[in-house]
Amino acid sequence: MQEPLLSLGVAGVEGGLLGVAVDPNYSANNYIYLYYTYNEFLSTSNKLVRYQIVDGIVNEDKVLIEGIPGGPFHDGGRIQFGPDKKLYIATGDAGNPELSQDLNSLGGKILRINSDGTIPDDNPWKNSPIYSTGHRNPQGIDWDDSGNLVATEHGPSGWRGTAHDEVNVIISGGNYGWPDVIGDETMDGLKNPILHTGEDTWAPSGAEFYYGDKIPQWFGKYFVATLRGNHLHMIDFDLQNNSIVSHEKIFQDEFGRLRDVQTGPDGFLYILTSNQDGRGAPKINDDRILRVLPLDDTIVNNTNSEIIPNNVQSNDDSCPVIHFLNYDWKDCGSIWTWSVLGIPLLVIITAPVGIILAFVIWRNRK
Ligand SMILES: [Ca+2]
Repeated sequence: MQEPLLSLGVAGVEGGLLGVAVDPNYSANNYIYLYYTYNEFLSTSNKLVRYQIVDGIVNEDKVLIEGIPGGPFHDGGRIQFGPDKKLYIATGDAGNPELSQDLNSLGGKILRINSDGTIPDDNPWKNSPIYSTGHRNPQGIDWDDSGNLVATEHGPSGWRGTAHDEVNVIISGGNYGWPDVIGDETMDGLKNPILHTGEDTWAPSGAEFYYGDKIPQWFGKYFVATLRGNHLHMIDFDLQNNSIVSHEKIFQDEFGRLRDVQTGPDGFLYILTSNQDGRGAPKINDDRILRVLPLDDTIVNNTNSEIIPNNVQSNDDSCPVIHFLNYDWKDCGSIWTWSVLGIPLLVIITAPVGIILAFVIWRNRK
């Protein structure tokens, strides 16, 4: 087993090492960025630190922002470079909803900084890293190829209602309403989500616009990794008209809780599971990085990733479902079940069970 490059002392229940970003100019400067939760005296906060990897050694280079409100819950934490080469940071309300509307607090915001920690001149508030306000616990940010920023955030659970997870189109200086409005509620100056989940809970985490070349039918779609929702959500936006063309759940209950989704440099879509976070039901080999392959691609296995073509989806570790001849075949060792719409219609028992059965039948023949 490989040793980690770096180990950090982190804090929080939902907190921890929550975000990682690689510098767009990594090949020249070897910078990576980590967002994590830490304890200081009696308080819990989050910080963003730049590291430099030289000869396989990770060295702390510079703390870019610290003292971002933190706590056991709602630590936000996704970080990503935008097409403008600025670093965007999603922060949570740390369980303190009024922070989200407070321009003097970095909690419940999307922040935007230069990669050296300085504040860009064109931020909406002078000398402030705040880019947008009124967020509860955003954990997914990504841009489409026209430069539109779309973010996910967890909806309420408690005094302000339940579910109503959100997908928001983020503009500079926008106020996304928490805790004053949720779902379709409106108030002057507050923006509504382009999509919310109503009474359904996704617990949306990482998000990604897919522009890889390996799955053409998914090109340009927005993917959301959901935790409680146990699926990958695929959304087709028409952002020019601020609308949703369609959206659907895929891989429902196939891999458990999903933490993040990302396109690799190889053009494939990768999914990170999150079944070991104390809220899931981990299986052997959890947690895993999954790679989605297009139909008819070859299955390849290696030690670091489980590769899941669309036509072979691992249901559990012993019984993969194989889609063949327009039917689902479940391969549980020597028992093959042919089922239509989940109803087993034909069971084929193969060796060694088949041989034993044949022997028993032969011995008992009349
Ligand atoms: Ca909102």
